[in-house]
Amino acid sequence: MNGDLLSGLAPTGGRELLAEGAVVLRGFAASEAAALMAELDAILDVSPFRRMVTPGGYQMSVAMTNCGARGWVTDRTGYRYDALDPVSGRPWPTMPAPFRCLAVSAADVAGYAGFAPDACLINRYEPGARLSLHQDRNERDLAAPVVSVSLGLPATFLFGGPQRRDRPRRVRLESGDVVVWGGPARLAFHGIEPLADGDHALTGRCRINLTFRRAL
Ligand code: MD6
Ligand code: FE
Repeated sequence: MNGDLLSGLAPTGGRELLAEGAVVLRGFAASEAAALMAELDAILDVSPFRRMVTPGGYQMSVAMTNCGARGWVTDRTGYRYDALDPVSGRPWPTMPAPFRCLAVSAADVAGYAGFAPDACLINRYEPGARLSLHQDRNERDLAAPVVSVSLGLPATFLFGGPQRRDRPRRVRLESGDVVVWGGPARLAFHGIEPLADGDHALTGRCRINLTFRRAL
């Protein structure tokens, strides 16, 4: 922990337990937020945001891209992790060290030591964009947690149970909040309510979410 404090990665807020295995680290990424956004600019030069199509034929309201050895993609044939960006035809941009360090450090603090993310999905929500209730289950190793970093405009995160019908809790996520999610909560249904309009000093008129995973 001392090393984290000295390198400026100290958590600035409290922690809130969402369920066994799932925790919100309030403000954990706040001091790094501007540095993360600068890294994002370089990623977008190579692999820009795009709105993907679901297997059912709907275009998602959330725009997405990835960095790391693997990227999450969806098209008419299904959901999967792919080493290549289908838009650029090239490998996804490398996961920047500040991204990886933040994710590993947040996982560690939440009780998941040794997290080794190989995929970072980057989501952009503009006003009205939403993510309907889903489970994250495309990863091969469900023993590894997911680390989710919120930047920019606030959003209402829906956090349910293992069944789609379980009534979700509503949790407001602010810029700099980090959710770490694994163990008994790994397959909980969750989503994001339609984003409210606003303007944020860091991102402008949108919310950016980084989700780190071990895909392979
Ligand atoms: C989002 N997050 O916050 C969408 N999945 O924009 C997710 O879908 C998510 O935050 C798994 C674990 C944490 C998450
Ligand atoms: Fe998810």
